Amino acid sequence: QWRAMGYRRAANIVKRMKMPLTASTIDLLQTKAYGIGSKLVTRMKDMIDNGGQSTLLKELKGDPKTASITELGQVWGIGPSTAHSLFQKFDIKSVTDLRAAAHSGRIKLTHGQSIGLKHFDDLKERVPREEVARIRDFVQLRAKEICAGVDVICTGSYRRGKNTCGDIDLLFCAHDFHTERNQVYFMKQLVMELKRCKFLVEDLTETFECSYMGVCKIPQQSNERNICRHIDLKVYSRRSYPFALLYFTGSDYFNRSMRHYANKIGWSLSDRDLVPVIRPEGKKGIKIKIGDGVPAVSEEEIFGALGLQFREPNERNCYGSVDEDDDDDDIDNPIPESPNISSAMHDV
Ligand code: DCP
Ligand code: MG
Ligand code: MN
Repeated sequence: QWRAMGYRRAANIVKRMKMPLTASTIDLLQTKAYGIGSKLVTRMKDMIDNGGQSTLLKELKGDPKTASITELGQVWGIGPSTAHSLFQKFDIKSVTDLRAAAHSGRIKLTHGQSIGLKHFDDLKERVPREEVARIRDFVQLRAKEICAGVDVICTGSYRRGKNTCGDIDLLFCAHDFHTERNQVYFMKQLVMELKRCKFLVEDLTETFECSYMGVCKIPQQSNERNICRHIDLKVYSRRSYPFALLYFTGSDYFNRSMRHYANKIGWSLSDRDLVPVIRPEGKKGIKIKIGDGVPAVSEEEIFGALGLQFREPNERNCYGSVDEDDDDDDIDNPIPESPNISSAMHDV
């Protein structure tokens, strides 16, 4: 996972370079300014020597095990380690094999995985931006009927300006949501209503409180068949909302860098708050809260509290946007100078 991130970051750095990548310029990448590891640079040299094809990739592409694990990993709820054990222990090589094995009872899938499998063909399609907006509007209308003052915002890749999205991420917040009970009550009512109007067709999580995952489609008006989409719904209190907004806007890579930076300067950043902490030396993963959380009413204030320059959502794809649909929309943004996130990123 960490290696994949290093690769993604390197890919984006190369994309932004204002000079052609050749055997001689490639060594620049190993300097501190870019901070790409020597192993990766060696691999890139290999690619140049092979006319753009890496020997390793050629091998991996031809490797049936890699192909199987990649295919199985596309099923919702199946991560790399599950895919690996399905392949290794059960000799399951494809989604077709997985269907057969689940059908015969040879393997037992979780509820979410079986839904992922059932809607595999639909869920692997990316969602066009316009459809994400239509879905948001549909849900917003119902949410406002339940709670007139609710704010509904579409986060994730949509908020970062992507042309197509892997799923629909909706965040809810209203003044009434300060107690957890109110939040849960709102979610239950909303999910119930969305099921009643046949918008939600499947649950991915068996139970839920403030966070719901499911499969949806806009009820069809004509004969056209609407594709099923993965949707995430989350509700937060007004106090946590800016933190949740920042977190669910991502990208995941951007979040990791920001959290990492916060950690380095004595803070702990989550989807709910930003608190000062100390981490006892030698005790990994342990942190002790040493003060109150920073009150923030906007994302800007969270960046400010950390001494970071504010980044618009579309600038948060940085180093992490080698999506299939990547349209190079941010290619003109130069690699920013410190003090900001990018300087922290070199240490990731
Ligand atoms: N997130 C995170 N770490 C994770 C998963 C999610 O920080 N392990 C945050 C950042 C993501 C956001 O939640 O941007 C939404 O998660 P998604 O998986 O929906 O990712 P995106 O919306 O960014 O991309 P996609 O278009 O694939 O949905
Ligand atoms: Mg998403
Ligand atoms: Mn999501």
